[in-house]
Amino acid sequence: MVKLKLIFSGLIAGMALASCQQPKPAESARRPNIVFIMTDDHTIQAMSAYGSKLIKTPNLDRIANEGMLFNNCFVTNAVCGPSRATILTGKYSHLNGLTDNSKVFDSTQVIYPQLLKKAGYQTAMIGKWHLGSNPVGFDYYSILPNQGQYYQPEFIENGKVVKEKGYVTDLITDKAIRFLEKRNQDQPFLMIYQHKAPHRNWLPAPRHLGMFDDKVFPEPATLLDDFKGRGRAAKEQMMNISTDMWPAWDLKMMSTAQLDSMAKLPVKAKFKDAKGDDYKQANDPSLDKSRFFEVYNRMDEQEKQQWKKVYDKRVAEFNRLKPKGDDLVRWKYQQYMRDYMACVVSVDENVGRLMDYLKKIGELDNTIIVYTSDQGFYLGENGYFDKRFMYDVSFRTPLLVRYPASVKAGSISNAFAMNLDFAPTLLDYAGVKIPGDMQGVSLRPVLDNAGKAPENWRKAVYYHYYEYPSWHMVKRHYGIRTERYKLIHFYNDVDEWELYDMQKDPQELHNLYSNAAYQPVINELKAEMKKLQLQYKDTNPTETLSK
Ligand code: SGN
Ligand code: CA
Repeated sequence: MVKLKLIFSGLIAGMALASCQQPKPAESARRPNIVFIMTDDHTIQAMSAYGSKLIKTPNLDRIANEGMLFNNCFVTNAVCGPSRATILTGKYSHLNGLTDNSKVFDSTQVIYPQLLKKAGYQTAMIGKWHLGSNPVGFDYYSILPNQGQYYQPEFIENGKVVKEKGYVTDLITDKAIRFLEKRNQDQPFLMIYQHKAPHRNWLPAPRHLGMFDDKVFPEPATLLDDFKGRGRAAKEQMMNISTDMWPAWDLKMMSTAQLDSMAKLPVKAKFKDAKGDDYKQANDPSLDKSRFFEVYNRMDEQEKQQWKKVYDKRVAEFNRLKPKGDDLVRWKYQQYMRDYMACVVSVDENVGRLMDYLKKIGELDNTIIVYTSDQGFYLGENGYFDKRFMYDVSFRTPLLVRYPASVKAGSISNAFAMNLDFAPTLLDYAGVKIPGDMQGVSLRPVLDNAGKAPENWRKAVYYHYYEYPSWHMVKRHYGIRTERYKLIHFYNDVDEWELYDMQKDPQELHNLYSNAAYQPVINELKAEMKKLQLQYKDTNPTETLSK
């Protein structure tokens, strides 16, 4: 075993060598493999397993039909890096340090993959990582730098930058399958497989370009929300389809003739920004065309020809219709859905491909498959895109788990789950001790019991979002959600409370905070929130960050 470990320390090439050796030892054969699948910004409204009216996702539905679907899984902080850091450490943002996307993850911290590796698992991290520092604790990693690119993306593979040809979702899956092919079959594996899709700016695979052009997507009831009676945070954000989507970057409203003439400009004019993820870009539409050109220009000539057929038609349609006011919002929403959903299709297809591969090698049923997203996402509800808010659309995230040895096929759980629980759950199934300072709990009692939560299960979830001022300008807030109510405090450059009755007002449109009849409810929620803040060590929530 020690000898084997030495051979495999970080070297994929070495894996092929040992894979044809002795049969699996009985002990490790009993431990399940783990495939942790996470997409970026894939929300339940775009999954047919959750009843989506917008799209069919047959391969993801397969995980739900053969496993468990969680209706109430929430995140601690609805933005990318923070969600990822919470998942890896099992801790809230104020303890793992990654309160927002601009921070760099302190990789000296204990993360669950390291514990699995120590316990004899072979570990791999493939795809979007987005934590600033490179992964530590993996036998193999191939990550996208920062947000990553859709077309011809670069990867950092065990420390080395490599540029690949193709579409990001396909390439991440190719890498995942290659890892599995070469793995050491004497060890169980943990493979973290994380997609960029369907993140903004929603660039579909060339083969999916235009696939939804004849579809009219049903609009959410609140697409034209006027924010009447809502607080400053809901009104002052910058994630409105009407005003904050960029014509070229988001809506692809730039003809290929224009793009091709841009190719002839001097480099400085073509690539104006080059500021990475600096949020000040969000308010500078003068960068729109150059940013868009940059991603378009990553396609090869053949791909550009496919692009031309689809998007020149879109520009022409816009010029013909000249939509204005509400019609313009509706028109933008349709284009947004066309592109977002085509990205979702690439995820669905590729997850199916990976599952077929697991089946082919006889590992499907011995593998815990988790499917989730880093948070929920707005698909036009309240007229928004993006996430960040503690409102359910972004606070809730999909969670599907397939593991036939313990999880009943087709089961549904309403238990309160959190992304904080993923690390403890996976350690638990692997038979590894859960560190005492992890703040989540193992979901195993729920998973092993057809979705039913034990008596003493959590009755409330706690949330804290920090990234302000930043992209989309969602104000800092923290809050508590119970089955019935949600209480939120927006702070920093505002001091506003909101209370929602989730049963009577699931869309969270009527703030009841100043309604005297709810004072007893508010008092109870505040007391309960205090307890959670104590438990999670977030006792001074408005002071966590000094800036
Ligand atoms: C980018 C996007 C934002 C998005 C953040 C965070 N802007 O900055 O719309 O909110 O990522 O997303 S873009 O113009 O570059 O597309 S996260 O998923 O990484 O948290
Ligand atoms: Ca995200």
